Amino acid sequence: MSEHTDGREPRLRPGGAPVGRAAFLGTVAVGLSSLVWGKAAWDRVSGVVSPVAGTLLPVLPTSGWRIYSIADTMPRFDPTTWRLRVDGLVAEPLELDYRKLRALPRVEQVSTFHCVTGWTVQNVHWAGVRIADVIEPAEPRSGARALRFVSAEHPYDDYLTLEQTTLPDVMLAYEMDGKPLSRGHGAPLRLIIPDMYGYKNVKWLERIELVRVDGSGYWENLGYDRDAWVGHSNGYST
Ligand SMILES: Nc1nc2c(c(=O)[nH]1)N[C@H]1C(S)=C(S)[C@@H](COP(=O)(O)O)O[C@H]1N2
Ligand SMILES: [Mo]
Repeated sequence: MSEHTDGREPRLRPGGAPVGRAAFLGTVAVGLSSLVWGKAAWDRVSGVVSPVAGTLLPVLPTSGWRIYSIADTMPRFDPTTWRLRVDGLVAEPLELDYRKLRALPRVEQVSTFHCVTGWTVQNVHWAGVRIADVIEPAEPRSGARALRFVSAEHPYDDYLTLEQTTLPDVMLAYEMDGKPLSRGHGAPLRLIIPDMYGYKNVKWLERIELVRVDGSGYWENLGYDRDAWVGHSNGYST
């Protein structure tokens, strides 16, 4: 089932093309309140594209994906029992069910997805929610400077600093290319941070733990960089 049969991501091909940070369009919210925020994302974009991702770019299925998992079976999503927990350094730990998740303000983006092993998928259309909208109701304590993203596929997890989560194109996605996330792509919710390599984009998210500092995620324990910036991180483990 797993493509990672050797227990690590294969080394990036020598000469594998690094890809710049301009390859995404930024996450834009649907609705008026997003305009200011959308513009910030917009300023980082090169080329002529729409500030509202869905309006110019049709939602077409993207191709070139490889489905990755580390366990023998992928978690199965049951909308009646699924919960996202927000806990750790918060005043009010909370649990979101799927209905509440879908009721949060919707944001969208079109971006390029990069696996550190060298494959990329362009023009992926993601829809979901902003991390701030999920964690703020839990009232993070001032000492919480990082987030641990825990997958229902144990023991997969990874971290972002609080600052990294405020990048305009970081989101939690429940739709890909106009359809609810498929099981293989992490149903019902995954982390999206297109500026970093795929291994930071935790699938089958079940918990966000607020912590003091970031730690070492699943692939980082096997040698990959914590700050997995596309084109600027080690890209291999030895
Ligand atoms: N839970 C979990 N999340 C994961 C992984 C995984 O094995 N398990 N693989 C990561 C890696 S290395 C990549 S490149 C992307 C691949 O996303 P896809 O499986 O939707 O193509 O998911 C990331 N998130
Ligand atoms: Mo990857």
